[in-house]
Amino acid sequence: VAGLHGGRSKFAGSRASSSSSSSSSSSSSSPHQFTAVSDPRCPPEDPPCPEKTLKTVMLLGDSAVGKTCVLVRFKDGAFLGGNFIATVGIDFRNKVVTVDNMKVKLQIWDTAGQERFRSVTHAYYRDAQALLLLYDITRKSSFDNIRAWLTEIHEYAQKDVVIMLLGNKSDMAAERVIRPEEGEKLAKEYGVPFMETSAKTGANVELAFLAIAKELKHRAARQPCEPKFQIHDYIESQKQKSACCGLL
Ligand SMILES: Nc1nc2c(ncn2[C@@H]2O[C@H](COP(=O)(O)OP(=O)(O)OP(=O)(O)O)[C@@H](O)[C@H]2O)c(=O)[nH]1
Ligand SMILES: [Mg+2]
Repeated sequence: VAGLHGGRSKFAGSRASSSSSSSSSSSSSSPHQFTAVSDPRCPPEDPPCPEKTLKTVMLLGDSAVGKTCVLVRFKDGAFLGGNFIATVGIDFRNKVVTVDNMKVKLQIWDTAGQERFRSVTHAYYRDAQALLLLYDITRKSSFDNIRAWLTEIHEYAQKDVVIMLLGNKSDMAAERVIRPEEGEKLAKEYGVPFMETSAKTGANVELAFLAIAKELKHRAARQPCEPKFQIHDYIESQKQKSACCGLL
């Protein structure tokens, strides 16, 4: 694939231990150190029980759609411009977010989009509680491949995995080839929430992860009589808020 620099992960070396804000923490050790098991002895309000509040999120999509950049934007608030370095295999970062006054630790797995790493990433699907599936609004092939990604997801992921479709690089208006309505339509067909993001400007990046965190937290803590958290409604209300306040 043109423009790829395989062989080194962006998180390798100096990027591995970047600083974090007071509300977040990071780690670059193996994802196998953590397991997202529910422990019925541990109530959700109880912060010292990490398993209960650890949520695993996986980034998927073709190579170069911006998965690593979206993660770095969310984790460090920065944009990785310059030379594109393709992710090798799989990497991960942790970030603690606050959802309804409760701390939720997101363990975010950044997968390689290149075909040759597919068998490595398949092994991780089953442990993911949520999947952010990205395409690049300036590259039609990455959008056309979303159906194939969804087929893979249905084959390898948990049946109740939370999926969100993201059209990334929304800042590149002049190069756009996929209209927002097309993303919206595809997402509707599969019954998943959708938004456009930009790792460059940061538009909707935090919202995407927070919506996922809220959905996972509500699922884990919901009492049978409580109404279900409506992720679609939440996203729409938050998008409107950002638009009205000029934050997009
Ligand atoms: N303008 C713009 N460029 C972006 C954005 N997100 C990523 N890029 C650029 O797109 C290229 C690919 O970004 P990556 O995040 O490395 O892509 P990836 O999906 O992780 O690719 P793989 O690791 O190979 O799967 C880089 O040159 C980024 O600088 C964005 O929102 N806007
Ligand atoms: Mg990458």
